[in-house]
Amino acid sequence: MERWQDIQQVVVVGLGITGLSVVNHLRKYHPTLTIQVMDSRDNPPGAEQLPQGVALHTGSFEADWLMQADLVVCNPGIALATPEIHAAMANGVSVIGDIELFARANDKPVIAITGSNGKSTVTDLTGEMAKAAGLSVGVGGNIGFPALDLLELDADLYVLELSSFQLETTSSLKTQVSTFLNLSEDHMDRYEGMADYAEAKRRIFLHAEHVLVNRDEPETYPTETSLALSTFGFDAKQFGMQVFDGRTWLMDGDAKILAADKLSIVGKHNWSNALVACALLKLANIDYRSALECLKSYRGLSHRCQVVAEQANVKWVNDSKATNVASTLAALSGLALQGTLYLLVGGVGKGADFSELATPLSRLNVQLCCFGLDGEAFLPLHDSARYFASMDDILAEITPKLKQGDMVMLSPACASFDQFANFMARGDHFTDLAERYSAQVS
Ligand code: UMA
Ligand code: ADP
Repeated sequence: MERWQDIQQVVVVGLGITGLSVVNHLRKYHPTLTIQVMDSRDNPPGAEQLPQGVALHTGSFEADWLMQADLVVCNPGIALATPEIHAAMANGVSVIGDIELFARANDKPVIAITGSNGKSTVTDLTGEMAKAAGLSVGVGGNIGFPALDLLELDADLYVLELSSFQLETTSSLKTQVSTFLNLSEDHMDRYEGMADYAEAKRRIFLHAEHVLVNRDEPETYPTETSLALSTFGFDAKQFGMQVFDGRTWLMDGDAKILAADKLSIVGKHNWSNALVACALLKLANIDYRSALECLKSYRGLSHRCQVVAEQANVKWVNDSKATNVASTLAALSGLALQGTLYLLVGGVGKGADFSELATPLSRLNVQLCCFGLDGEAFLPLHDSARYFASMDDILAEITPKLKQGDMVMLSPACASFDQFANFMARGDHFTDLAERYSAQVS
């Protein structure tokens, strides 16, 4: 690892909230450095907040800057295989990410969470429960609040959601507990295949005191076998589940934690998320039992299977965060429905294979409404499938047909970048449409 005293020139690649947090951190803790920022977008988000004295190059990546840098800090949204970055690395330039900078500056306990689905829910819930147990907690990372900004909180504990992209550029993050929740196909536009993607995620275990893995998914286990390992799952071992008198309980070994029907969040995947939060806290020596009221009342994050409008017994559900096939499968598996499901799918498919959705769709009374860049790829999945240019067109068309017991759900199995800034903007737009069109249903 390079020493700060040997570094004079740092290039920050990609602005956005990550790039800004990196610049602010470097300016505060390493004020003598020369900082240059580049972003391939013409008008990158955050440019107006860049402090004076920081050079900004937009519209492309400036290869000369990269070659001359002592250190490059890369935004997770930019692939290391990008030719200019790759060339700099081949030339011996050290390329790290914001989480590596966090790791080098932090000396407080960290709980780190990765996986294909459920990261944000587990991260947020773990943070909420740790607060309820009396700690000052910083919650951030891929969840939308840059890790470096958290350091300013000087909290007792940091709970970090980490994407595979962030882990690729992280090598010295010490954690009290690291978990790899599950693995399913995602980001195949950035990886050679699933093995490559899983390997990036397993980097979360590099310097972990305890690891927590999913008993049902061998890919979540570390390759290093000497680590202190705990497991979770739906069966009755370690952190698990058991049925007593017809009720499923979340279990910590032989001890009952909570009956699953006491949770406010719905769906079996959320039982698992709740169990993982308790397990993470226990492994971090935090008394999760003092936070069970918080667990019971936790209602989940926005944009995840969230009912955003209800009118005449028709529900509009925003699951915009379902940006891959597995998360849409999870949303469909937990569904109880009397009428027709109008399911909105499409956006940027990231090279995914959508065929796994065909079987659950065949079991549902569904009208498949496809939209966006890769929307047409969903058309073979169901006889009802129709293509629309936008969500606006879909809502305008289906609203007059809606009947009691129907549901309109956005669970797109795709990223949003073709039509929206991010999944939050997509979910907000759906919510606006739901509010507007639900008023027309009687
Ligand atoms: N981009 C360029 N050129 C650049 C910089 C960015 O084309 O020079 C494009 C890339 O397609 C990139 C996209 O812009 O993917 C997003 O960049 P951004 O500026 O919006 O990035 P940030 O705002 O810093 O957000 C990043 C994470 N984004 C990505 O990893 C793509 C956010 O995760 C994260 O919350 C934030 O840092 C704080 O840590 C978002 C995400 O979609 C939610 N993550 C992926 C996921 O969850 O599936 C991994
Ligand atoms: P992430 O941050 O990993 O994208 P979120 O907690 O935001 O995960 O949930 C995204 C979507 O994934 C949710 O809308 C839900 O449909 C699905 N999901 C949540 N938890 C799980 C889980 N444990 N297993 C599978 N799918 C899940």
